[in-house]
Amino acid sequence: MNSLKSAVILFLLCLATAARSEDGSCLWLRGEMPTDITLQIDSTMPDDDGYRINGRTVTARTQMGLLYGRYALLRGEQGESHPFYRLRILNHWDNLDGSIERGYAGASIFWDNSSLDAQLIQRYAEACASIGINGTVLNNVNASPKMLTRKYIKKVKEIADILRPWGIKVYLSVNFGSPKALGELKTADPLDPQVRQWWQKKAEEIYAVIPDFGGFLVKANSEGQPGPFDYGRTHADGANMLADALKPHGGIVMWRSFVYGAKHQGEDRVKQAVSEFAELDGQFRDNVILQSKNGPLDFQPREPYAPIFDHMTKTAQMAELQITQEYLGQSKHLVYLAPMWKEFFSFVSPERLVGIAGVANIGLDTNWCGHHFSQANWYAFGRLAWNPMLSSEQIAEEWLTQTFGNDSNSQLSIINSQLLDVMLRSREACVDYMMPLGLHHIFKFDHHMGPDPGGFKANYPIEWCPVYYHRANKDSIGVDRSSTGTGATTQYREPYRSQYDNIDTCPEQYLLWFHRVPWTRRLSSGRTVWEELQYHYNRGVEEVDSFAVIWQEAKPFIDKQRWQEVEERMEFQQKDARLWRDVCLDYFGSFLK
Ligand code: GCW
Repeated sequence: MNSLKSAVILFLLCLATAARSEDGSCLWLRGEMPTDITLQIDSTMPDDDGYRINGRTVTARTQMGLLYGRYALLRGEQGESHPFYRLRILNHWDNLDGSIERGYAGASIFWDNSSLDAQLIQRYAEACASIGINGTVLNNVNASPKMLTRKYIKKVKEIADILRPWGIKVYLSVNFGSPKALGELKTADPLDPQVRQWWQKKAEEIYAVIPDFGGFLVKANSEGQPGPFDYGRTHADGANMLADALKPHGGIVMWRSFVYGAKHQGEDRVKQAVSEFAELDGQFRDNVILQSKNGPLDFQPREPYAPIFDHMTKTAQMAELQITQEYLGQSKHLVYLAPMWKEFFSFVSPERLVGIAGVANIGLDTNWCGHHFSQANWYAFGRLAWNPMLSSEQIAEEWLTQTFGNDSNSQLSIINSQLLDVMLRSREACVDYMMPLGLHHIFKFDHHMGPDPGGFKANYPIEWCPVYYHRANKDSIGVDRSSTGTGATTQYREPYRSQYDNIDTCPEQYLLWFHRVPWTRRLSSGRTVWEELQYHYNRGVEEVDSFAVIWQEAKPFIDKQRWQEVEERMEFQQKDARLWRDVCLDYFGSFLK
């Protein structure tokens, strides 16, 4: 009875928060919650936060289940649903000074020097809870050691207290070198007893104020971050040390496999994660989860799946997806990412993973994500973490109806179905106008916005230079990653290994990723590689132009401000797509003159 009472209180709290969202900024939660909902607890239901909806009655085993069920009712669900993953976590790359690495929607909602905006964080929590997100890493994986000082732990506790009623656990990214960097010890060697003790004490300090703290996320020996290699130790030594410190409190370690340029420097960058981690499979504690990006390089508009997922058969694994559009137009382009994530799941079965992490696209902007349609990516991430079997189409449909309305106005539903079409085509359009046929990483340096296929800087690591990723000359283009080239194809399981290895069977969408191909080679269309590149770049531009036409047609049905804000970005996207096409075709074409 008690739990039912608190569920009702939580429910009323939700209504109050939802009411604050009428300025339109609270995303998909604009719909009116029916007032005659019955909530009931049923302890015989499966042991998770799932729910059953029958008419207006929501039944669940837990209070969180009731909360999730209520939002499911709002989006029109009926029947029973259970979370596929236990870990559905956002990763914020937020720095303590309030800036956000790869953030395109304003400053951090968590960090700066002023006091916390509790109301804002509560609205964030509601939006997350409404799609089932149940964890959040509050700071950048390039973590400041200061995160673990008393001052910041106190702030984390305040945030955790606000998020808790929404079923959201907090986690922290930690800097592996913290004990040394904070000047408390002379070393951060994971096998040093004093270091181990330092981390145990730190865990105790955190759990004393946040008893349900989730655990640590770690980027180690990657892009200049400290790690166990600094002391001649392995990733397993490092991860296990932290796991041991967290274990008595029920915490986990999410250890990232995004590494290059350290132990296997000089090797093809896309191979290095497997080279570094495969031999450690079986050596990690049971509260360590290896967290890997969906592709082997770095969140490109299209990558083949990361073969590390095939190699770690004894280690728990999570996928890291990037919601923030670092390489996909940075909240200036309309690109709906669910099709890209579903593509990943078509290679890596959801069952192989214990959870999903999404690099957040959330900031202080009134619309949270910079581009109104970027909200759909936050939404889609949550929905897929709850149920990776949902289709991109269903998720987009839900989001559109909740965001732009679902009244019986038939004109609106026609517009919504056109917008649905735009969303579903948008990722392929982006691949076409940025880097078709398996091209990758030809972005401008550092900020990654816009094309720079000829980019080369002698004082930069070669893996940061665009020319390293296509190696075009007057005869050919692409990187030979076959078994007779860098050997990246040999890291794949069959049938992909053979398929990708052979230039005749390699899917054309990965052609220049895995193979070095003469410009004159004919592809399945009958066009040469050079003609095919031109075809894709032009098609991408045409697609965006057609999106812009549909957006014009939508004008009468969308509120003025939102229409205008999307329109401005759409115009930018049209220009940027042309820029991509023109710069890339000029550059690659110059080899053929
Ligand atoms: O490629 C890089 C991004 C970095 C990011 C890194 C990572 C947080 O450009 O900004 O750092 O990936 O995922 O660690």
